[in-house]
Amino acid sequence: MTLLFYSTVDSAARWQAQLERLTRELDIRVWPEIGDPADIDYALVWRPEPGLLASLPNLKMILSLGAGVDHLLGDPQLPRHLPIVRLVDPHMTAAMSEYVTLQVLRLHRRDLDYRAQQEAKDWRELDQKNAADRRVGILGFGELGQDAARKLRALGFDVAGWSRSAKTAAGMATYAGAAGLPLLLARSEILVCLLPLTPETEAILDARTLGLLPRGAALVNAARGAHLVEEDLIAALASGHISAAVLDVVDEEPLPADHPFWHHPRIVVTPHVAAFTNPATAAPIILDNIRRFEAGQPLRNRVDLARGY
Ligand code: NDP
Ligand code: OXD
Repeated sequence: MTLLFYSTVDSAARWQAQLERLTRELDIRVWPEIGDPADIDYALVWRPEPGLLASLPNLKMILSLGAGVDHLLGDPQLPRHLPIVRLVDPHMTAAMSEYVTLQVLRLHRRDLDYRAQQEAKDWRELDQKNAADRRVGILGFGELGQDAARKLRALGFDVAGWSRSAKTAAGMATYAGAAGLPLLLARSEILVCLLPLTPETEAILDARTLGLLPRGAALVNAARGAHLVEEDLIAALASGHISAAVLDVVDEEPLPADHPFWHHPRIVVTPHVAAFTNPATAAPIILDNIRRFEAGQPLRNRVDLARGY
């Protein structure tokens, strides 16, 4: 079996080492040294060049190096008849929950205000709510959203989730679909975005939806930059309707040097690191899906192209 590895951000050497530790069955070809394109059976990829996957005549399955698959679905030549699987790794889920918890606590405990006070040598106590009185809303109540919600709930926060299909979750309010969105927004003092990027969710965080949050609400976007209309956030921060934002993802990555987000006193930026892919834990998951395919067994985490995630 021959596997093509393509990523400009993940370490090919680390992936190769982890996959080779697990099996001798795979001939791993690291792009651009792919040899004969007709040899390739499986493609393990992150943001492959458009047209690359279509140029592999015997490709059997596409495996995403990340949880999101928007980096694949934007390719107009994507071989849509092939199975596409995304990466769901419990360690990645835990990493995302660490990030979300860190940022929700930062906002809840007024860390940005205290940083500014430290700058000004201002020793002063600010009002503080209890976690039980802090309403956190999670857009995207899937693998990542539900785990983060449970961990925030364990810290005592009043958590609610929003998804496409109706869900129930112990101790949490849940909302679904277009009708549920304004209800979730109206109660979210801290809004966390963990949605996949699809035509329905693109630009979902715009002036209208930010305007439906309670005055002074804060945003954490750890999903995709294109979920947020950046100018609308800047305007909402200027008006005071939004008090702060933590952004792990932005429209243009890396964030350009002259972008206003770098210096905004109420924005925290991290370089798309909320949940990193770890070859040591993810390689067995990748290999399991390849073995399932070879054995004709159902695949795990297959992407539904009609839904777009
Ligand atoms: P899942 O597919 O498990 O969950 C997606 C959730 O979003 C589901 O609850 C789904 O609803 C909901 N959803 C999708 N479309 C809509 C819609 N139109 N309206 C309402 N709800 C919707 O994905 P994951 O939790 O694994 O990952 C989510 C995203 O996180 C990824 O796609 C990726 O973009 C991002 N990500 C970011 C990382 C980072 O480092 N910053 C790392 C990993 C992922 P339903 O349950 O009904 O299907
Ligand atoms: C992912 C990501 O989708 O890291 O996995 O963004």
